[in-house]
Amino acid sequence: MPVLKHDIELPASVPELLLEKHANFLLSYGTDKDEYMYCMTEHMRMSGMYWGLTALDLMGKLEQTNRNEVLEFIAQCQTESGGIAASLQHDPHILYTLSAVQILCIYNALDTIDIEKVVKYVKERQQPDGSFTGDIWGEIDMRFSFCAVATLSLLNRLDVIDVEKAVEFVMKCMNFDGGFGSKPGAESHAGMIYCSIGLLSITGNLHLVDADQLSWWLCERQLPSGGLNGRPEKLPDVCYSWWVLSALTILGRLHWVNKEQLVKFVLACQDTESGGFSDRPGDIADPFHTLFGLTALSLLNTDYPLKKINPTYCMPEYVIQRLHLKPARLD
Ligand code: GRG
Ligand code: ZN
Repeated sequence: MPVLKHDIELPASVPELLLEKHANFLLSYGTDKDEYMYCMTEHMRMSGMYWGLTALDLMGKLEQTNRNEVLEFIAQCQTESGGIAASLQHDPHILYTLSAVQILCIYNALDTIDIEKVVKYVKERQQPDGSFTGDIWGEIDMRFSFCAVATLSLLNRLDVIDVEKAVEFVMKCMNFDGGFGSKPGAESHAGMIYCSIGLLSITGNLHLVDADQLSWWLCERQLPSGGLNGRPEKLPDVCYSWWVLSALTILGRLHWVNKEQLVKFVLACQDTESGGFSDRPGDIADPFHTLFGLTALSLLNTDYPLKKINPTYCMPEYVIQRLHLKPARLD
């Protein structure tokens, strides 16, 4: 019986880290507002800006970005409800509210928006079972729990929600394999594990997980190519270098992956012509995978000239220290 191999083969030679090209790729992203991919991603613009600006900051290029233009855009995206939308004339959502607050923290410019209204918007999303809806339409997903807790903690206003209930809901999303899904009973997924471990790290509840069992599940995501997938039998993808490694870092078990092989996989995902990283070698580069290629290299403590990334907030460590935040980590 043939055994299907869900992996890719790395090219024979892997390029060095092309920092200048990645910076130019991100700095020029959106300069042509009629470009096809730029138009097609309008519905997630705020997160796209957060990915690009965080990556540029890690590379020491934040000063080359247009701070005033970004701040004005964010101010215009805050709606009457207090929530922030992905783009002008769009509806607010907790995902884009977090991205906007993250950008404002990086620029040290929280006074750009009405903070009290953001706090009210996030608080209103919490449900009696502790979960959070993404917007007024009622979809519940554990990602939104992370967004709510991360946003409020960045604003130093965690006191307005029932944190104990929020943690209780997250723990209901834990499965027999030690992983977490998007809601109770949903399959374990590395992206959801980042959200749950991130939330438990912010709220000081990491003792609730079996760190060995969960880290075992996480390090089993590494494939022979060196790349990581998001759940069993799936292909490797650079973004899981973030979702998996950040959780392993918080759990104090980053050394459970093979660093050398993973670095090789990440470097192989660079677009050597246009700059940027793609999900896997040979695909089209985008800002999302560019951020997570760089954050992986930052977490892995390579010798590349990248700032340190905070594994809980996915923001530069110096910003988290400036805010005096101390998300928990296991040894
Ligand atoms: C601050 C970094 C940061 C995030 C905010 C939105 C959010 C909080 C976290 C998202 C976590 C998540 C669910 C990530 C997974 C994204 C992804 C690659 C989804 C694709 O999933 P599948 O199952 O793809 O369709 P696979 O890789 O399994 O084929
Ligand atoms: Zn991906």
